[in-house]
Amino acid sequence: MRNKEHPLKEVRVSGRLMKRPKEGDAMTRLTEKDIFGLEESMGQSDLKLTKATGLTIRKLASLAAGITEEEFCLRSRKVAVIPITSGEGIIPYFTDSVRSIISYLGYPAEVMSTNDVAGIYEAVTDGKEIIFMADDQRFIAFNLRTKTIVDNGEATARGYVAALNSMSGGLNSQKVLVVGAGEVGRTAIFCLRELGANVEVYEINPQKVANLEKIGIKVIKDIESSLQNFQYILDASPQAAFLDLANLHPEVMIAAPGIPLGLTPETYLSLEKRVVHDPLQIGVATMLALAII
Ligand code: 2YJ
Repeated sequence: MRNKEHPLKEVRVSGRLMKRPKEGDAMTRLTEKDIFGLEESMGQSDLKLTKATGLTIRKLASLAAGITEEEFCLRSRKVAVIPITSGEGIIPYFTDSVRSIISYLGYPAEVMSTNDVAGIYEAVTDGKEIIFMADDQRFIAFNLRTKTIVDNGEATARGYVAALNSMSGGLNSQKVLVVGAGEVGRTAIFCLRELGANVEVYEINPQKVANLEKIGIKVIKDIESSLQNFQYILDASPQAAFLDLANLHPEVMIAAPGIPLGLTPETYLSLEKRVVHDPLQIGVATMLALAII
């Protein structure tokens, strides 16, 4: 359904308006609430992931990065997480959460005691090999020795595609809907195609999908009536609570990197083992697996 006055400005799905971002990619900024308690619940979230996908977070990140779990475990790089104050500034618990995910994966990680440039200085002089840091535009892992630089958006897409692939038992020749063609959605589309999936995309901003259409990716115009046709969905949109059980395929499986969660709370509860969603863990774990190479 389209808004009559501004046909492309917003659409209504499951009773909610999906707003089109003004320009460029809508950058999701994590909030303190999204990540509060993450450190204490790493074991629990890993268990939840394993129930849905059959993979631990370490195995999932290894698969997503194209390395074996043994390779992941064998390497030990000292990791620094640097708080960055620019733009909107520090997000409470952010660096501690990143550090706790890396530590959970068995790598020695430390949050630097100083911020920004001083933090980089501290990391390098302390012999750290990989640094993690985020401002309002980018969240990166940088391997100081190999010069490998990993972007969180790309890593997140790879991680969630690996999760959906495992949860589904293999996506080769399967139809997959990607919602949102921002940095995560676009990378996901290409990773899914590499796996042999038939990818279709829904994106509220037509400019973002024009190039995708040119390379033969089907663009869905009306998401509400299309949802039921897809057993596999990757929701990389920043839209909250538009995926409702009533509109979904009865055996739907959803990988949902988007923040906030696109599923309504009731739908999330009832689909728990068929949904993969977290605020930071899969993205950071895959960043690490890609950065150690
Ligand atoms: O160090 C801090 O506490 C802050 N500077 C963290 C900022 C985290 N950045 C974001 O959430 C941005 N929106 C960028 C994320 C890019 C994800 N692909």
